[in-house]
Amino acid sequence: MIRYLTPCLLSGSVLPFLAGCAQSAKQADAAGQTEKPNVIYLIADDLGIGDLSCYGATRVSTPHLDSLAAQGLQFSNAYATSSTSTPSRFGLLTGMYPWRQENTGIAPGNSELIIDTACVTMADMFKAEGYATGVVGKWHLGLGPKGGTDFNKEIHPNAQDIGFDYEFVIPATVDRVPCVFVENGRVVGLDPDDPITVSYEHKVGDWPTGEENPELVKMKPSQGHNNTIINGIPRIGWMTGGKSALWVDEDIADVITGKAKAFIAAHKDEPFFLYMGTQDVHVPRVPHPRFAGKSGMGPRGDVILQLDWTVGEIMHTLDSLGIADNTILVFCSDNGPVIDDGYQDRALELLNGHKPMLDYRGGKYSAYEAGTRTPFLVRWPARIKPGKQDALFSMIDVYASLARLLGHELPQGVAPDSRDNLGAFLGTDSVGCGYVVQQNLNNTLSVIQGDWKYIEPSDKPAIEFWTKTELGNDPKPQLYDLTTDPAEKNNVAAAHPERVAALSQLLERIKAGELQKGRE
Ligand code: NG6
Ligand code: CA
Repeated sequence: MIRYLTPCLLSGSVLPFLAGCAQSAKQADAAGQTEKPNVIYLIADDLGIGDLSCYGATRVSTPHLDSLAAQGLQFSNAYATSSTSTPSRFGLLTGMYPWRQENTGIAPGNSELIIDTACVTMADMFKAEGYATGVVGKWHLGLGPKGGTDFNKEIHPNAQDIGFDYEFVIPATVDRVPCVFVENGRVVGLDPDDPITVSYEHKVGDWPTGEENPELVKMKPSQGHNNTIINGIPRIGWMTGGKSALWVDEDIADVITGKAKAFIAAHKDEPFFLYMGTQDVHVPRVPHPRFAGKSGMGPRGDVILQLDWTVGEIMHTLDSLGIADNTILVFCSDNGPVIDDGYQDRALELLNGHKPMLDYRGGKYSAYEAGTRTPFLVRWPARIKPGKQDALFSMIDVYASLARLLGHELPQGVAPDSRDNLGAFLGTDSVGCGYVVQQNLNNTLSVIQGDWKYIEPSDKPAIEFWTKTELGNDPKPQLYDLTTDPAEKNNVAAAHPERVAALSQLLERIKAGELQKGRE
């Protein structure tokens, strides 16, 4: 699926150049106004814009996220690039649309690192600016060389090879094997006498699987998820070995929150960039006992409470270290929400009127709005005036916007699709970036410009049996007026052929890279 490949790769000679730009810690930024701010980018998994009380949820309460929203900017029109995790995170960290590169679909747990080590990532940019950089939590961008990860050796390349000084990650998703943490290239707690074997093709070892031993599972699959059983939960993929390294699902939030807090504390006296991915609220939804049963909406609601707790812990840490004022804290989701994502956890039955998608159409995987529209909060007490932000904003633009904030010149080819949208990010521009491109599960692209959203024609199925979500694929072009029809109920393409032609042309130009920096 290579489309107009415009690599974010650079020859080795650019890296020393960037390193040469490194400035001493604590130096004033381009505007000469403040010390370099710390940046924490917190990305939740499969969280809906309707899952937070600050966005209107009433059945579940998210007090910490609400206070983050009240102290910062709350975006109403912010988007992930893609409606699934791997491409969405790829776009954020590389500043390149994931659909320009072939291997950016949902990554298995033994995938190679899909970001080329020659790519100058957002983490590289921060490092070149003298920041301490770290990644904690869900990764889902692969680890190791092509041909599959060997979890028994020091794994290279890893996140440390693309700009992160520190790495503590869940390799893929919590429903995929191996169910272990990787810290700086090594599986945490691995006994060398009990090596790990992983396969996504066939069963390995003799651990029970959901398919063969359904009587052993404590959470039944509704779709797929019937390979190796770990902690009573059948996963995607087979594994054996590494018993001493297996995570405890109930403890994951505590573990990653602890690691994030430790990273922040260790770097409180220098600028730092922390990229943190929570496993919440992705399936399998397994809250710690202190959250279990607390939401009244079953596990999906309980892990929203757990996620809110995590955010509260990060905020408390910043307060107690006295560094909240000059820390930019961003919160968003990687893609839209999903109710049944493959386990029978009664998420649908217990919704009780709760609307993770609000009234937007589709959900995770979809080209419709609920696929990529994300809660997006930015707090920076030193510089950002709290309020609501209706500007159009895409996560692809975070990279270039932060580069601009730091006065960091991005050479041509670096973060090629990321546009400087700093005004919207800081709340001084209420209009935003002009257009936003969205990608669904099948790589069908949409573009929003002004009031209008165009979804390109696609021969892919309207619904995949395993997602049960409307994917937004249609052999005919689709056009929606998002101002009058935010729920995308009326395809008005036939009534506005000139608008369809203009937006389809815009999309083709974006695909061809014609609107990239220096080429527009
Ligand atoms: C799908 C899984 C789903 C989830 C998704 C990736 C099945 C039936 N569904 O294939 O459970 O893991 O992949 O989600 O296996 S993401 O948020 O990481 O992109
Ligand atoms: Ca996700």
